[in-house]
Amino acid sequence: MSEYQKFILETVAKQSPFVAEQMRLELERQHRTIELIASENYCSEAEMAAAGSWAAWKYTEGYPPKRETGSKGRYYGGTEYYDIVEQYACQKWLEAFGAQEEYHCNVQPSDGSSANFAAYMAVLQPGDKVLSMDLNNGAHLTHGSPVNFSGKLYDMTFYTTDERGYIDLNDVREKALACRPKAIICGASAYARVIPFDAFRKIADEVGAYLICDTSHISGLIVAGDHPSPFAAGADIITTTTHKTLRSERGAMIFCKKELAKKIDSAVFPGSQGGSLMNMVFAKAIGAELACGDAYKQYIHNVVANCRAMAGAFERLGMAMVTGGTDNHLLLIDLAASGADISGKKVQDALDSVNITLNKNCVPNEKRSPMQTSGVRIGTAPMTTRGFGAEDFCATAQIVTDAIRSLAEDSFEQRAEEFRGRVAELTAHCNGVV
Ligand code: DSN
Repeated sequence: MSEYQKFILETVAKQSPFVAEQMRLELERQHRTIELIASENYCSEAEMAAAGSWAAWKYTEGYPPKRETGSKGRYYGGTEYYDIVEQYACQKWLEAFGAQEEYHCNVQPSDGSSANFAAYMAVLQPGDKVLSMDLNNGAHLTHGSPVNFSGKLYDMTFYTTDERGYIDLNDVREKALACRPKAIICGASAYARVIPFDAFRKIADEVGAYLICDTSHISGLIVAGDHPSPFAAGADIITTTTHKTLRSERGAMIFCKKELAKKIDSAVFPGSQGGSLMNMVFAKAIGAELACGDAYKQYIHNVVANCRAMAGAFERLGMAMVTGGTDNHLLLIDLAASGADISGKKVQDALDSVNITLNKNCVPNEKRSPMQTSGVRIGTAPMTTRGFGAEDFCATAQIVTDAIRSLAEDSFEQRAEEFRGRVAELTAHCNGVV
């Protein structure tokens, strides 16, 4: 346990031994677990400290004065340091993405869903036509799912993936020409291949649509040059969370072409949020500094190399992956195609019990419900932060494969202790959780 973690636990325990105890147990769980959830990561102690500080206490509705949108400043007084840090965070994130010239940045969204809500609100009216990826093929709930605001507010059409699981650009273009959407959404939560932003831009231009890219999962790869950039492709609006591959504190951001800046800022506040979480804005400013550094870029190169190594191991072990492999930080195992006709939920629950966390995930042409699924998603970002290298990920692929096969053969319970031991060997020599 780090000195900082000890300090936090002691400070919490002075007021609430109950909460401190749950926090201690959670920290222990994190230490003993191989974390493979592709959307999670561990941020720095500096970001944690800023997020847990007095920077949370101030209401700052509005934007720093002299923002390029002509902002008149904040609603409340006493915000001078918040103004400085918010401006700095925006500039540093634009620098991290190499997008200072043409783009504007808003660091106020609290989370990915509210960032997408504001992004749509800036350029769409309820009832407008929107073309997006089908959820079963890897898109996010906020990309038009009928149970989400996006599916309820907009007239959605969905493009699909081809028989290999790759985005079917012919389908995207045909559907765009047929439905003439006002916006096309690309980006995904469970897609292991490159998102072809240039091709999406071309199709959006052909039909006069806005191009909105949700880069929440791959934004770190974009910063490091390990994935093509939606900024270079000329996307109109780019959203991202900050806590996945960007490895900062929890939150989100929106980037847009400068001509949309006023619309985006108004859609965030007052359009959809009140006083923003300024403690998180302080943490995001630190995250931006880190993302501009070479150490961060090397970390992302390692995340990608580790994911390729793990995919190679799964392939050698005879496991089937959607698209046959990966170009980024995640991969998707298709259980039925791997010879295990069991649900993703069963695999998730069983692996949880031996200290590996991953999540159930739909696969293309999914036959089970989203609560059961026929696949699992695996990501390498968190364990790369903790120092796992290619060998550790290959050993983990072996444990996951053995667990899946034993579940299919009904012998998992007999082997659970063995799996726990193999996980403990791997976590014993990796870093703690910060
Ligand atoms: N929950 C995130 C993920 O797992 O991808 C998306 O919001």
